[in-house]
Amino acid sequence: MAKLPVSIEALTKGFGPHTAQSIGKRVETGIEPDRVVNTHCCFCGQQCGIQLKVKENEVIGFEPRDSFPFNQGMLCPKGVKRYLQGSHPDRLLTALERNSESSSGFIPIDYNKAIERTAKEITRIQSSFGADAFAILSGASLTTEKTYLMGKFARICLKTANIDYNGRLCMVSAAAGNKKAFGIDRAANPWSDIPKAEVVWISGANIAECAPITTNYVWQARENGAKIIVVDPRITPIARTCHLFLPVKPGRDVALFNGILHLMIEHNWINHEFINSHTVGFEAVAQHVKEWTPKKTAEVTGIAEKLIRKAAELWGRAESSFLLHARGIEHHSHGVENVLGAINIVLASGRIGREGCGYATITGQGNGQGGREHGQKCDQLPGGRDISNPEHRAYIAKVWGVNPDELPQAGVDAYEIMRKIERGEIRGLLTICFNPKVSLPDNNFVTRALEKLEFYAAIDFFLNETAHHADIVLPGSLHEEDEGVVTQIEGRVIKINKVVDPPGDAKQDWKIIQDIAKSLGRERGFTFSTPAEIFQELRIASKGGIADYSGITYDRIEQQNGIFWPCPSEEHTGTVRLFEEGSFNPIAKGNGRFYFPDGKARFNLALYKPPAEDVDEEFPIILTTGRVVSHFLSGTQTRRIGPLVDQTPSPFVEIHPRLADRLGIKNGDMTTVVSRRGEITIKAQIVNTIRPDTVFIPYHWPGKQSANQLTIAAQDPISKIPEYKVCAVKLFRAEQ
Ligand SMILES: Nc1nc2c(c(=O)[nH]1)N[C@H]1C(S)=C(S)[C@@H](COP(=O)(O)OP(=O)(O)OC[C@H]3O[C@@H](n4cnc5c(=O)[nH]c(N)nc54)[C@H](O)[C@@H]3O)O[C@H]1N2
Ligand SMILES: Nc1nc2c(c(=O)[nH]1)N[C@H]1C(S)=C(S)[C@@H](COP(=O)(O)OP(=O)(O)OC[C@H]3O[C@@H](n4cnc5c(=O)[nH]c(N)nc54)[C@H](O)[C@@H]3O)O[C@H]1N2
Ligand code: SF4
Ligand SMILES: [Mo]
Repeated sequence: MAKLPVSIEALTKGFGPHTAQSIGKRVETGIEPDRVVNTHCCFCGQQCGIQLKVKENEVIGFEPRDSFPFNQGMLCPKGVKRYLQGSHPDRLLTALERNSESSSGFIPIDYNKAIERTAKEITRIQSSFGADAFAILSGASLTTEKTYLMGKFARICLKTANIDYNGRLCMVSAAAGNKKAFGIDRAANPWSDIPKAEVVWISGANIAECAPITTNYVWQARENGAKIIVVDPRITPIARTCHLFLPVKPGRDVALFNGILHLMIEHNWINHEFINSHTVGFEAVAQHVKEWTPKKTAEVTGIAEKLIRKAAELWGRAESSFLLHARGIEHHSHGVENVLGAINIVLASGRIGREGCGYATITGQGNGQGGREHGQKCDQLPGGRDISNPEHRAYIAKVWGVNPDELPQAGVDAYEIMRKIERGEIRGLLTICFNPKVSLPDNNFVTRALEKLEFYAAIDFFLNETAHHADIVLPGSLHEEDEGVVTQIEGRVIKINKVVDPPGDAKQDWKIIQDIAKSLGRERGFTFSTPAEIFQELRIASKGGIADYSGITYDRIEQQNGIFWPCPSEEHTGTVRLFEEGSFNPIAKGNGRFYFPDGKARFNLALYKPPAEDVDEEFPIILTTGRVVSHFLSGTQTRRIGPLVDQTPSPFVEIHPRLADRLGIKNGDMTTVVSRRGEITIKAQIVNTIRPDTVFIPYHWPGKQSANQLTIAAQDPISKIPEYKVCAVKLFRAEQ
C-alpha cells in the first residue's frame, strides 16, 4: 500500500472518546509467549490478520500480522484488545441450569446432564407439538463449518423448518438486492480496486468506526486524486474528509439514487454500449426515474438540489468508480429497494467487473459473508441453494443421505420466530451466537416472547442477556479455541486457526451440537471428529452451487493467504473479481458476465416508500441507531473488555444544537427519548454533525440502556430486515 497522507488516528481524533487511537500499536505485556499463532480478528467482517501470543494455554497479547494483504498489520481498537476476553471472570466454564433459589438464577450442572435434559425437552416438545415447534437461532460470527452444521442439524436431526440467523438483522437486504440484480451475493470487487477508482461513493456506512481498515483504501483513492462522496444523516469521521457530503433524511436513499439516475440519463452520462450488451430492464427503470426530477428528489431527501446535481455530475462523468454501502441504506422496511437503487446507478454507468470499477456492500459480522451461504438461513441450503428448488433439494439430500421429501420446506425469519413463540406456535428454542434480547427491534416484545418458552437452551461463552432466560446454558468456544474458515468482506475465504483449548467444561460449538444429536439418538451425519471433516463435506455440498467452495482446501488457503469463491476445482485460482470478461460463471456458461442464464444483469424498479413509521405531531423527531468504534454489536464481548468500556462507557443520544436549544437540552443532560414502544434515559451529546430533524443512539447496551426498546419491528417485505434506521420519537430533558 502507498504511504497514507494521514493516519487513522488523525481521522478519528476529535470525535468523542470513541477514537481509533490504538490502531497498529503493539501491546506489551512484558511476558514472553510460548508461541505466536497466525489467525484473524474475531469481530467485524474485515477479518484483519492478527497473531496471538500464547503462554500456557492462555492468550496473553497480540502482534500485528503484516503478511495478511487486507490489513497489512493494522488493527482497530477492538482487534487490539480482543485477547482480553478469554481470561474474563464471566467466561462460562460449566453448563448451567435455571434454578430460582440461586441468587444468579442458575446453578452449574454436569455437561452431560445438560445435554441429556436438552435432548429430552426437544423430544417432548416435538412429539407433542410437531417438529416445527422447536426453533433454532444461529449466528454469523461462527465459522462456516459451524453454520453449515447448524443448517444440517435443523433440517435432518431436528427436522424443523424453523432455523434462521442474526444475519437477518444485517446483510439480507444487500443479499436480496444483489441476487435480483446480479444473480450472486458477494462483493463484486477486491478492495484493491478502491484506490484505483476516480470516484468513491459511500452510502450509509460509518467506515472509520465500523470498517476502520477500509478507511485506508478510501484514503488511498483520495491520495490518487479520487473524489469521495458520502451520503449519511450524520457527518461521520469519513465524511469529514470527503469532497461532497449529502445529508440525507433517514429512509430516503432510494429517492436519491433515482434522482441521480434521472440526471445521468438527462446528461447522457450513461454507458449505452454496456447497457445494451450486458443488462436487461433499463427502459422501464428509465421511464420510472423520469418523475425523480432534482426538485422532487431534493424535497424528499432533504438534500439541496445543487448538491444532488454535483453528485450526479461527479458520478456520471467518472471513468472509474467504486460504490460502497452498508446498513445505513439496508436497515429499512424498503432496504432492498434502496440497494436496487444503488445498483441501478452502477449498472447505468457500466463501471463494474473491471479493475477500478466496483461495487460492494460492506459485510458486517466476522463471517457475515460465509454465514449467509451454507444453509443457516430459513430458506437456504448449502452452496447458496434454494430450499424450495426441487433440484437443489435433491442434490443436498443426496449429500446428506436422506430422501429429499424428508427435508423441511422454508421456515420463517428470526423475528417471525419470536412472534410464533409469543403466539405459542413455537414452544422450544436453541440459540447459538445470537443475543436477540438486545439486538432485535422492539425488544420489550422479545422479552415477553422469551418468557413464554417452555424450554430454551443457549450456547455461548458468556451469559448474554438472552441466555438469562434460558433453562440450560451450554458453554461454547471462543473464536481462538477452534479452527475453521470464514469469508471476509471481499469474498476471500480465510482460515481461523486454533490458538488455545477451551477451558473447563467449555466445548467447541460443533461438538456441543453433535452431543445433542447423539443424545437424541440421531447421530447419523453428526459424527465429525474435526472441523476439517465438516469442511470436506461442505465442499461437496457447495459444489455446483453459486457459492462453490469445492476447490478450496485448508492448505490452499494457507498457501495463498485466502481464496476468493467461487472456486470450482483445486486447479482454479478462485474468483477475485466477479463479472469480469471470461471469469468463472457456472450459470451463464459463457453467455455473459452476470449470474443468469443469459449472462445479463437486471435493472430493477426501485420504488420509493416512506418509512413504516414517519414523524408526526406527537413523535416529531426521527431516531436512527447504529454503532461506535469501541463496541461490537449487542456488546456481550466488548462490554467485558475494560479499555473499550473506558472509551465509551455508556450510550448517548446525539442531538443537533438547534434541536437541543428548542428542547432546552444541554450537553451532558440526562435526556428521555420516547417512542410508541418504549423509552430510554441517557446522556445528550450535542453535536453539529447530525441533521437537526434526526437523533442517533448507538445500540450496544442492554436493559434500560437499550436503544431497541424504541425501535420498530417493521421489516422489509422481501429481505425481512428490520427497520433499525428510522422510527419516530419525542425527547425531553429528564429530571436531573
Ligand atoms: N465498531 C464496530 N464495528 C462494527 C460493528 C460494531 O458493532 N461496532 N458491527 C459490524 C456489523 S455486524 C455491521 S452490520 C457493520 C455496520 O456498519 P455501518 O452500517 O457502517 O454502521 P451503522 O452505525 O449501523 O450505520 C451506518 C451509518 O448509517 C447512517 N444512516 C442512518 N440512517 C440512514 C439512512 O437512512 N440513509 C443513509 N444513507 N445513512 C443512514 C448512520 O448515521 C451511520 O453513520 O459494522 C461492523 N463493524
Ligand atoms: N438498534 C439497532 N439494532 C441492531 C442494529 C442496529 O444498527 N441498530 N444492527 C443489527 C445488526 S447489523 C446485527 S449484525 C445484529 C447483531 O446482533 P447479535 O447477533 O444478537 O449480536 P452479537 O453481539 O453478535 O451476539 C452474538 C452472541 O454470540 C456470542 N458469540 C460470538 N462468537 C461466538 C462463537 O463463536 N460461538 C458462540 N457459541 N457464541 C459466540 C457472543 O458472546 C454474543 O453473546 O444486531 C442488530 N441490531
Ligand atoms: S474489529 Fe474489524 S477492523 Fe477492527 S481489528 Fe477486528 S477485523 Fe479489523
Ligand atoms: Mo451486522
